[in-house]
Amino acid sequence: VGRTAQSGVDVAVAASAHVVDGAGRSELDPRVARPVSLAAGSRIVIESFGSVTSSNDAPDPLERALTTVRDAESLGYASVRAESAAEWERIWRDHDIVIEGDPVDQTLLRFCTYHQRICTPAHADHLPIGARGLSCQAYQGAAFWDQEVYNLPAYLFTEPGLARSILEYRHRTLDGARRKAARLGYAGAYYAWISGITGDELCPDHFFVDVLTGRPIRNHFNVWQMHVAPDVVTSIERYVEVTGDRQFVVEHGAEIAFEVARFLHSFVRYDEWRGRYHCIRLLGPDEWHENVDDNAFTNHQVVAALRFAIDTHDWLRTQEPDRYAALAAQIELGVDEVDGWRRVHDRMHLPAPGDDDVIEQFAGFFDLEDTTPDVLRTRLLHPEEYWGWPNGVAVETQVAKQADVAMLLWLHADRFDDDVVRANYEYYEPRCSHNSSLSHAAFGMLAARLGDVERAHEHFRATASVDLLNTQHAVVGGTFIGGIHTAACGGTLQLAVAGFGGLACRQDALVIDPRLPPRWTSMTYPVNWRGQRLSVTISDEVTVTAHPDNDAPVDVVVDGARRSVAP
Ligand code: IFM
Repeated sequence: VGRTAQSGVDVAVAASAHVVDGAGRSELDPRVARPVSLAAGSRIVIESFGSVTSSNDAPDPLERALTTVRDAESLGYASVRAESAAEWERIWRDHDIVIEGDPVDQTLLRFCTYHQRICTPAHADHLPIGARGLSCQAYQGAAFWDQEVYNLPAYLFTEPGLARSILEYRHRTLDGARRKAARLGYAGAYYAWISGITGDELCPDHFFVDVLTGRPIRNHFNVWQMHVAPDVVTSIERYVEVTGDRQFVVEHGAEIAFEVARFLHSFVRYDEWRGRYHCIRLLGPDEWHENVDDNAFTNHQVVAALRFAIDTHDWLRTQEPDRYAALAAQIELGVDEVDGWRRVHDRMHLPAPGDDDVIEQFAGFFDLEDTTPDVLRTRLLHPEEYWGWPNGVAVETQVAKQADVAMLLWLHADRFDDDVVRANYEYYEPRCSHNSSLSHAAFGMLAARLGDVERAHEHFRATASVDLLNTQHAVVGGTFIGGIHTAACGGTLQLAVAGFGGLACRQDALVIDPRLPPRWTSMTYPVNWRGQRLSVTISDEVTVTAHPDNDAPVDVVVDGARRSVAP
């Protein structure tokens, strides 16, 4: 048993080994090397079982590791292997997206499916999805907004139980978010930018270094990048919309939404002269522009989260009065607090499309130098130079690190028409350096929506191949941030199924509005929606097959026509 130095996690390793030969079975001590004699012409089999268990998995990890090994020994190798194979078969049945016509894309999809699934703690609801998966220590195995916006939606139509358990993790870590809010002088719960087991902020004050001077840079991801809080709430809303699981709201979601609404209410600033609320001094998704005001994505997320909190409040009070009373007492919800949320919701400044349909990324963005990532590359003095705050090459320019307004158009697709989406795609894409692995999926979703499948496919390739083709810089601003980019995996799967496969849910029906890349002659993906399993195949036509064990018909809308698909 060992203990990790920083977080004090116990890690137990147990192993056993046996030699099986003609004379029977004899125990080997796996810790000691000893020769085994092997007569000419004879054959031995060495059977070994091992278990690695941590105190994240069990209160007594050594006991659990030993039991696991003993149980495996008594089952025998063939049975353990068969159990594992059966579990993997189930996982692939629920997730495998099959492409005809492009073996490279097929490989990339399976790579992303595999990594997205293994990085999700399916055995527990108190652990985060590490932003760099299981493959390296960068980002401490902790969660970012990636978890809700990129990974979770990929489970909504496959393993909704996992989506729920990701959100339960956010409920379990509410106290850490409350501590962060209190420490910074806010009310309610402000989720950590980097969130581990307790939910306390793990993001250090100094993240990157100035590679020219060697001095640490004060990045403000930990105190200013506040969109993660409304992101969690809007994900709950999406989860409930797709799964219909209102019980989650009763048990956990309402508490999260109320505490985040409290935080937002305490965060915004009122401009009495204009009669508007503003979000000031923050970072939106584009991390190169710190200390900005009224980031369009953030302001829209704040309003959406407040809307959900207010609706949830009204619903819970009338539909679940006992639970409402208990929760209100537990979190000491004041009678007029909700009026405050309503006020902010109704009077929040919401950056809107201008005459040219383009939405300004944040207040004053259009006054910055209008240039491109290629031009900025020529200004670098060092290849690892950090481009962002306080004086990197991008700071005074309109060049963004990653999708920002594009995130707004992706997550709030229903609020903007195609002209707005097109204008913003055309404006922001050439000004984006895609230096984050989160970026291409968002632009890909917009291109797919516009029917520009060629460009959507370029974004798909870029996001899907980040790790397999190793296209992302592992070291930036002197900081190692390599490993598996799990958000890119989740983004790839969403782009495939929602973007190309056209899968969405509108109230009580599934909508399938596909637009496949030219080389994909067909695509088949599994759907698990509200307990009913389907297989969707898109080629020249759309074929929806319901599993024989389904217990209810599913309504599916294809090309505007609604059909019911019986078991
Ligand atoms: O959450 C992301 C962020 O948007 C860009 N930098 C890396 C983080 C973790 O993937």
